[in-house]
Formats: sequence, C-alpha cells, structure tokens
Amino acid sequence: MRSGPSRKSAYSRQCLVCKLPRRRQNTEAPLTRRALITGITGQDGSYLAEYLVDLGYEVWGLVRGQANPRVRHLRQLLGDVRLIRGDLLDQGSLIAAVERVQPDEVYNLAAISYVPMSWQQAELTGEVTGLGVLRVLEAIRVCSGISASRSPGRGQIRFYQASTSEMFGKARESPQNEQTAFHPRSPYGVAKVYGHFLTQNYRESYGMFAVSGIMFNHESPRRGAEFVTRKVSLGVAKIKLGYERQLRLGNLSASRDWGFAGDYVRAMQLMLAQDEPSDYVIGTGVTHSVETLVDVAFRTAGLDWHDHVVTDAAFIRPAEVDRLCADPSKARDELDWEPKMGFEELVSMMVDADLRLLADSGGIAGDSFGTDSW
Ligand code: GDR
Repeated sequence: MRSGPSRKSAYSRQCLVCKLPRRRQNTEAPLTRRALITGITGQDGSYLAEYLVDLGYEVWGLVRGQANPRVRHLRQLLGDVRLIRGDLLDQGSLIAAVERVQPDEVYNLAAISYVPMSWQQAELTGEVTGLGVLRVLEAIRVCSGISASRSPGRGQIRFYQASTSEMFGKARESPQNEQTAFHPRSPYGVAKVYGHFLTQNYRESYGMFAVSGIMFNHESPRRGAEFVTRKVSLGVAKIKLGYERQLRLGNLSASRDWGFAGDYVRAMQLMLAQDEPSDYVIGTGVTHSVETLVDVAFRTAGLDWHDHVVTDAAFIRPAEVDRLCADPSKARDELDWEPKMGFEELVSMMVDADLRLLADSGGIAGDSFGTDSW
C-alpha cells in the first residue's frame, strides 16, 4: 500500500490478503522510486532495469522457476537489481511480490512473446500474455486497497503494460496511431489486445494510473535468437566466421518498423512520469522489409545475401502481419520521446556484436535473453 494522506490510518502491519508482514512500516514517501519489473530476464527487462538503476531507482525483478538459467546471466549484467520469485500464472505469488516490494511503478513486460509459439501453445499464451495482465493488475488493485467504491489516492502504484504493434495485425491504415483499429493475426496478438483493453478498463473502472505502450518491433544484441533480426545477425556472423554456409528464413517480403530496444525503454519510464495516464504508440515511423534487413546485415559483413539465404516454408506463419509502420507523433509531442538509433546503425551494431560474440566464444552463441520470460 502506497503512502497517501487518506491511507495513513488504514495502514496495517500485515497484508490483509496474503498475510505477509509489510516491509515498510511508515507511510512517508520514499526518497528513491521503486520499480518492479516482470519479464526482467528478457531483452526489454534488462535494458529497462539498467536505465532505471541509472536514474536512481531501486529495481526489483520478478523471476519464475527454481533454477531459471537467465537469472545468472542477469546477475552478471545487473548486480544492483533485486529479484523476487513470482509467476504470471499464479495470482497469490503476484500479490505477495507487490506486497513485499511496495513498488511505486510496475512494468509488466513478461509474456510469451515469440509469435509462432503462440499457435503451438495458444492456451498457455492466453494464460500468460493475456490473463497474466489481469493478475498483475489485480495484485496492484488488491494490495492498494482499491475497489469499485474506493479509488486510489495520491502515491498510487503506476502500471505499465507492454502492448504491441501486433495488435494492429492486418492494419486498416498506415502508419498506425493510437486510434487505429486492431485486427490481430495470431493468438499472441489476440492475447495482447485483451491485456491492452484490460489496462484501459482498470484505468477507467478504478482510476488507476495504468498505461500501455504500443511498441513496434525493437531489437538489440540481447534479442532472442528466434526473432528475425537476431537470427539474421547471428546467421551472418556464423557464415562470415565459417561456421555455417546457409541461413534459412521465412517470409522475406514482410515489413516491420524496427527500432533499438534501448531507446524504447526510455519511453516506458516517460509514460509513467506523466501527470495523466495515456497510451502511446512507440516506433520510428520508418519501415523496411525482411529482405532489406537481410541485405543490410550481409553487406555489413561484406557478404551478398543471395549466396546464402534460403527460404524455408517451415518459417511461414499460418497468418502473417504483412506491414507495420508507426506514427509516433503523440509520443514525440507529449513525451518528448524520439528514437536515437536508426535502422542501418541498429543492424550493423547487431552484426558486429555477434561477430565479436562468436569470435570470443569459438562459435557458440549461448542462451542470453529470450522469449518466454514470465
Ligand atoms: P514479430 O517479430 O513477429 O514482428 O514480433 P519476428 O522478428 O519474429 O518476425 C518479424 C517478421 O519477420 C518474418 N520472418 C521471420 N521471423 C522469424 N522469427 N524467423 C524467420 O526465419 C523469419 N523469416 C521471416 C516474420 O514472418 C515476420 O513477418 C515481434 C515480437 O517481439 C513480438 O513479441 C512483439 O510484440 C512485436 O515484435 C512488436
């Protein structure tokens, strides 16, 4: 429960729901802002944690499982982050985590985020990527003592939901803005639409400071190897260093608005720092095809992609999102947010990083930050 004039008398030593002792016994506003990040072991979680630590936040990450191998990786990268166990499938664990951490801000980045997997595990995707949002919002609502008749006071927990351009799917217009209708094309996209509308609904129903960032594709050397940018940068590095000769890909004509993940986490924090909660499209406003991505990546390494890329039907999706392009003008005007890194710089940075990684490790990329980090 956060500090607020109306809450002082209501503050008890024990959470009424989970019966755990409250960590902070006074209701003074903390000097340091405290953030809880779900999905902290993923690409975005790691960049966001670094960014918030630099801003002076106390950062907590929710991690699931007993022996999550990504935790060690995260520890090497971010010694300053505190971890707490919890699972988006388990309501009680989320209530306990929120109660223990007493965050000022909660960033829900956890999801099954690899789109093809959402056809293979559609129900699990709905549970984690969709209902997981409900469970995090409920944990905040319950721990804050908010109900239909009791609105949050000052000092409420602010909530960020990682929404996605995949919600636009078969896009009705281009570029896409905050008013563009949704037409998701995968169980993943459908689950994200649920989380998006639920976030709006909790804002409207309970007056919670709950916002969504409709993020277009954002990449980095920490991207999981199954996503096309990293698959290509790793593939190029392996071919360049003589470990492989071919790279097998799916639909080369799909187009995406690709930006740098490090730029996008700045927008997340800015969204929670506004006076009023609102949803924002976050992207570069420039779109490229997978073929152009491939061309730039191979040229970075002095190679011609025509000599190495093979299209493989195994990577074609049951329903494709053909073309996405962001209209980020609301974020530019209201958040003063702009991406700093352009497409070609991003692609060459990723190829260079993978060349170094493979050269240093004898050709083994290892598991770093992946997709299913809930
Ligand atoms: P996406 O990213 O589905 O847009 O979702 P991904 O990189 O997986 O695919 C982008 C486009 O590339 C085409 N493609 C291939 N994709 C993969 N992964 N592997 C291939 O071999 C391949 N060949 C062609 C795809 O068909 C697609 O059109 C990402 C995820 O991070 C989501 O979680 C997030 O919400 C959105 O970005 C914004």
